[in-house]
Order: sequence, then C-alpha cells, then structure tokens
Amino acid sequence: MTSSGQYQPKPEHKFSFGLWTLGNRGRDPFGDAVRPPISPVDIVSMLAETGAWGVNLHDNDLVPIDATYAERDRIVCDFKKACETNGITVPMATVSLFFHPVFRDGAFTANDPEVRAYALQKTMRAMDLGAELGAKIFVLWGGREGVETDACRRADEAVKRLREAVNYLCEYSIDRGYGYKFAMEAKPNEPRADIYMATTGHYLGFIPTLEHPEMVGVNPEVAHEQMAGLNFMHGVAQAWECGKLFHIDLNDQMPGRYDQDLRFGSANVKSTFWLVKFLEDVGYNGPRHFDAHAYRTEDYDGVKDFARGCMRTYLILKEKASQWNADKEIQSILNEITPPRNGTPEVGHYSEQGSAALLAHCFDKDAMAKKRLPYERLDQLTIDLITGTR
Ligand code: GLT
Ligand code: MN
Ligand code: MN
Repeated sequence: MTSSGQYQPKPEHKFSFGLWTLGNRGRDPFGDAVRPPISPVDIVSMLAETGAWGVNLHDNDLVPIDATYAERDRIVCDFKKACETNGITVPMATVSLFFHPVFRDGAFTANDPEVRAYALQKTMRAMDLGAELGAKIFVLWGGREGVETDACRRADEAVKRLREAVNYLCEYSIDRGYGYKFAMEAKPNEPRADIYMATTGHYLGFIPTLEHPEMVGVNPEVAHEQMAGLNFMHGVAQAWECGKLFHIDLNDQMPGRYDQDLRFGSANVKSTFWLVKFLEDVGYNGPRHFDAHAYRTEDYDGVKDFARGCMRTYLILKEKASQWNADKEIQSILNEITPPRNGTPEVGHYSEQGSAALLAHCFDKDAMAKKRLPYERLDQLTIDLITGTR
C-alpha cells in the first residue's frame, strides 16, 4: 500500500492556486468576511508551505485598481521577490472585469463604448503585469458579460463585441511579443442572470471565428459546467481533442446550487476520478489550477488544510487511475468490449470502393446484439477500486 508521503505535491505536478482562492475571506451575499485580509506576499509563502508550484492572479488581486504607477512598481517588485524566494512560479494571469461598478452592464459586451474601451485598456495593462511576472497563459472570464433582461441588446451583438475585443487583445500580445495563449472561461450564470458563452462548448464554437484562433483556447471549470448540468470531463475531452485545453479550473460543486467552488473532489468523487484519469491518460501537461476556496468556517490553518486537500485528492485519484489501467480484470473487460475489426469492412476515409464493399456487406444484427457489454461489472470494479476495497 502507498504511504501518505507519496501524495506529497511536487513541482512536476504543476499545482497552482489563484491569489483570490487562498486569499478568499469567506464573504458571501449574506455575510461579511470571516478571515482577516492576507497580503499577496503572505499567500505566496503559504502556497510554498503547502507544496504548491504556482500562483495566478487578477490584476487587482495584486495591484489595487487606483494604485499610482510608483505604488504598482513597488508592489510588483515585492511580489516578484516573494515568488523567487519561495520558488513559486506565475503561470497564468487574468483581469478583473467584474468587480468594479463600471462593469455592471458587462465589459467587452457593454452597451457603452467607453466602458468597452476601458475594459480593453484594463486588460492590456493586466497583460503587461502578467508578462512582467512570467505568465504565458491569460484567462478571460466574462463574469459580467450577460443580462438580466434581453431587452438590453441583441445577443448576437454581444458575440460580435466579444470577438472584436479578443481579436484586439491577440494583436496586442503579438505586438508586444508576450507569447500569450488566451484561455476563455465559461459560466452559465452568476453573477448575471444569464452569461453569454454559457459553456465550454459555446467557446469551442466561437474560437474558430476569431482572427487568431491558434492563440485562443478554453479554461473549463468543474463547477461552471456542472451548474449547467453537464458532464465536465466530456467538455474537457472535447477541448483536449481539438487542441484547445489551454488551462483548467479544478474544484467541485453539488448539483443545482450556486457556484460553490468547493475543495477539489470533495463533492463528487466518482466524476472527479474520471476527470483525473482523463487528464493523466492523455498526458495533459498544463497547470492544474485549483479555483476553489475553503469553507467559510475555517481560519487560515483551515485554508492550508483546504489547499493541501485539493492536491492530495488529485494525487490519490491519479494513483487510483494508474491502478485502474493496470487492473487485469478491468483490462480484460476493456478488451472484450472493444473487439478487433475481423471481417468487418473498413470504414475510415471515404472511397468509392470502400463504400461499395460496405453497401454489399451482410451484417448479422442478432449476433451483434448478443455480444456481452458488462458495464455493470466494470463500473462496480471502478467503485471497488476508488473506495479502496479492491
Ligand atoms: C472568479 C471566478 C472564477 C474565475 C476567476 C478568473 S475569478 O473567482 O469565480 O471562476 O476563474 O477571472
Ligand atoms: Mn474559475
Ligand atoms: Mn466557480
């Protein structure tokens, strides 16, 4: 059996947290903060203490929105030093286009051209900041890009405005030589009644319409896809399959609730297992970012428990995934349910000859329908394995 030492996070696991996650003070719509403020520099040392590899940030997680240039430079300098001292990297940066009241009607999709222009300016400055810290991934979460009433604008106009903004930002990255990959993060609702680009699938449809589609991918978040009632791993798989999984936000969520951002794997162990197994099987090599926060009941020791728990659960499930792949009975069922082609006509690329052979072939439907598909057994073996019974 594995000793708990083997679940220690290491830099090669690429575990990262946002400043806003460990720094979350437990404020919610009905209650005030329960934890005192903690500085970005202290968050960095807390991350190092828990064994994380990276830290991500919004512009204003680090630099207050009204900071002077001199203040900004001092804050950034102290933060860089803290990252260096603690061996923490900054893989991703993002921009807050949702907190300030100026964005109450959206940012890139707002009706007021002045707001849209300000949103671009703020994002370009956040890109400058991220580049200075070494980030190569830039996340765009359009939390306010949505509506309470569709009376406010035509929804296709919003799509056009968003396209224009992303095109502009790609050019800015090219112009400055930043080498960013943009990762678009979807969410169906909250804080808006409805948010445009409700799911990762919406973004996968949007990206090919951009001027630089190769620079833009997705940042799927567990909780957000589950809020839409979707199978998260399926969305991740589709993004991966078309080369668009640029980043990922790991957390957990109970069905039918507000965006809970729970500790990774704390609510749905089985779907979390399939997710980890997928990421490990395909060799996803990007950051494993936890966009979650500790229960409101915790103090900062509890926040550390939360952070350690996210990484530990990932590593436990990673180990379970390799056990699953090595399990003889599981493998023999997998072989049985994916039989070789044998005499079946080949259907790959269409050819006139191939299609003629297919049309002429005689299928024994009854024999095919009788082939065993022991998915009950396969699933139970999975449950036994996850629960440590096997
Ligand atoms: C905010 C949101 C997250 C996004 C972050 C990036 S901010 O915390 O809930 O899902 O990933 O803007
Ligand atoms: Mn997120
Ligand atoms: Mn969330």
